[in-house]
Amino acid sequence: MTTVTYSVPAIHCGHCTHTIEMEVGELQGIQSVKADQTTRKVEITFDAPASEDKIKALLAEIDYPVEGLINL
Ligand SMILES: [Cu+2]
Repeated sequence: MTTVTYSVPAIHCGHCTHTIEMEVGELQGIQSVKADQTTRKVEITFDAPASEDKIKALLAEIDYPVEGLINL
């Protein structure tokens, strides 16, 4: 199991966090998604078949591109 925290500057309100949690949560292998509208960070815990590449691709697709990895 892997946990990553991404910086997603496009988050600006509760609707954004809800959309991210719903969309990312639908990927296979995702264990949990927590998006924070104050810090504009998204913490995701996942197992295969989910991967960082797939998560980042999805976030870019729904217009919440990842700007950076906060920690590992
Ligand atoms: Cu919003």
